[in-house]
Amino acid sequence: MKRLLLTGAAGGLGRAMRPRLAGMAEILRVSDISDLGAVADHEEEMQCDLGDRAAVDRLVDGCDGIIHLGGISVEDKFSKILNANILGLHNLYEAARANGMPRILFASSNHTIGFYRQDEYLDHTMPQRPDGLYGVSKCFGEALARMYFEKFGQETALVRIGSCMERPTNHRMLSTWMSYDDFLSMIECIFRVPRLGCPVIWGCSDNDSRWWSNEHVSYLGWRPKDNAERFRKDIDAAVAKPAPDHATAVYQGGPFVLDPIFSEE
Ligand code: NAI
Ligand code: 15L
Repeated sequence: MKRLLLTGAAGGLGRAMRPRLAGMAEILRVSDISDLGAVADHEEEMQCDLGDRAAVDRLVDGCDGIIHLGGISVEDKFSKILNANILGLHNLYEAARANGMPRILFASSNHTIGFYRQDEYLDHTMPQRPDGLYGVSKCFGEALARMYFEKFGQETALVRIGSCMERPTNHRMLSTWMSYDDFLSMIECIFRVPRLGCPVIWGCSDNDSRWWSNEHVSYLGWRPKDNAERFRKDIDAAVAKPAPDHATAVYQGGPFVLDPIFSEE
């Protein structure tokens, strides 16, 4: 691929994936509303607010693929979610439509389904059950992407990321964790497969206690290799196990189900 766009490149996941993506394209275009730090030889930077339509048009121009991590990543005031995750996503898809429809990886979230219980095993056909306005914005993103696929053929991987970080840090993440290596191999599969379509893909490693089935996307050839189970002893030793009736132990969305609706003041 000639030019791959990475939005949210200054965020936690963006910073982790940015160096790992070096071999994916001749040029990695990195973008964020925040400072992007030093730019490597194979990179170009474009600072941009996703809510700015004209800026997003310029951002997408010339790109052959998009990894869209940018946006509000936790529960927040609706006005902030509206700008980055709702208007921002509309801007991105309109820019993609005007610029040759590059394949998109949309960083959706397990918070689209956060109100399922942890004793339920889910597949991609089960209805969304968002656990807050952040989760609702990711449901919107999935629906928007689906509409652009049905109407125009725009391909998107709707990756419902569980918890993608260096290592799991609590008992819930023994189920939801996805390693950086597994995310990278997923990205490679998404951009390599001849026909992607617009599938939901559950973003977790091969965890013994995972809650989600990726059987429907076996055609991608993605075989996650990590397993959060190897961290169980450390977590048992370092983190107090929540009471079995506490929301963090009951719902897949964990603490997010307890978030309030944040006031605009
Ligand atoms: P993060 O909050 O660390 O990074 C998000 C980045 O988006 C930030 O650098 C921020 O400056 C940028 N951003 C926010 N508003 C923006 C705007 N209006 N215009 C341009 N950029 C803007 O989040 P993280 O953890 O890196 O997650 C990346 C993506 O993956 C997010 O979309 C998040 O919802 C999704 N995700 C991440 C999970 C994880 O475990 N890290 C789990 C599920 C979903
Ligand atoms: C998310 O959607 C968040 O972006 C991330 O910060 C984590 O909290 C993750 O979900 C999770 O559920 O662990």
